[in-house]
Amino acid sequence: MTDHKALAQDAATKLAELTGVETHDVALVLGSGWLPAVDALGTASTEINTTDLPGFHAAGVVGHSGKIRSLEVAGRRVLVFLSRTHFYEGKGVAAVVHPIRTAAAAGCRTIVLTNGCGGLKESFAPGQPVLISDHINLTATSPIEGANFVDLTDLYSPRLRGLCKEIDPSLDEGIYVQFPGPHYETPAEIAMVRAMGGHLVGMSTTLEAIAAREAGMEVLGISLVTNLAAGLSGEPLNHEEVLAAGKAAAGRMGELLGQIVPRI
Ligand code: 8IG
Repeated sequence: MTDHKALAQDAATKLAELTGVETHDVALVLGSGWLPAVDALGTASTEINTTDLPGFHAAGVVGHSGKIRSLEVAGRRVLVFLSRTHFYEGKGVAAVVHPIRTAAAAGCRTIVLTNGCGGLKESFAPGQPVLISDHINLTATSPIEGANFVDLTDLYSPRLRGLCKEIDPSLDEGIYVQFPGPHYETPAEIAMVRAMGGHLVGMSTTLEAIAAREAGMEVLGISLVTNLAAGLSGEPLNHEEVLAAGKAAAGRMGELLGQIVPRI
C-alpha cells in the first residue's frame, strides 16, 4: 500500500465514523456552478467539513465550500464533495486526487466529476451541460507515481454517457482540455485547443479522472459550459459569470443528476 492509499483509507475510516455510513456507493464532485443543482438532489443526512478528515485542505475558491455531504438517493449512498482542491493551488497532485482516493476507499465504485468550463463549439451556450467524452491533460503531470501504466481508453464511461443520453437526448458531448490555470487561456491558446480537437477548457477533472480509473472506478464527467472560451464572445472572462450560469442552469442539472444516480 502506498502512502497516498493509506491516507485515503484513514480518511474513509473517519468519514464512516462521522457519517455513520459504513460504505458509500457513488461519489459526486462539484465544480463551479454545480452547487444549486445538488441542492435539488435531496436533503443531506450528514454534512461534514473536509478538514475533519485526514489529508484534506481548506477550500480556496469563492463559490466552493469545503464540505462533504452524505445522502441517500433511491437507495444509493451518495458522497458529495462540495469543493475540490485545484491543481493551481500548488498543493501537489496528491492533494488534488485525495478526495477521489478517499471515495474509492469509502466503497464508491462510480464517480461523477462535474466542472464549470469554457466552451469552444459554436453550438455551446453558457448554462449548457455537456458530457465529457475524452480529455487532453495539459498539466504535464499525473497522479500516478511509478511504473503503473494505467489504460485510459474509454476513461469516460460509454455506458454512463449512454444512460445520460437516454435521460436527456439533447445532451451533447465534448473533449475536455485541462489547463493548469489559474489564469484563463489566451485567444491564441484557444485556437490551439481547437486545432487539437478540444471542445471544453477548464482547470480540473482530468487528474481526478485518471486517479479514479487507477482506483478502478467507473467515471462520468459532466461539464457545465459557463462561458464561451477566451476570444469567442468579444467579452472578457470573469468568475461572477460562472456562478451566474450555474444558478441559471441549476434546474436542468439537478434533474439530470437526480435521474442518473438511481440508474448508475
Ligand atoms: I468556469 O474558460 C471556467 N473555468 N481554463 N477556461 C479555463 N477554465 C475555466 C473556464 C475557461 N471557465
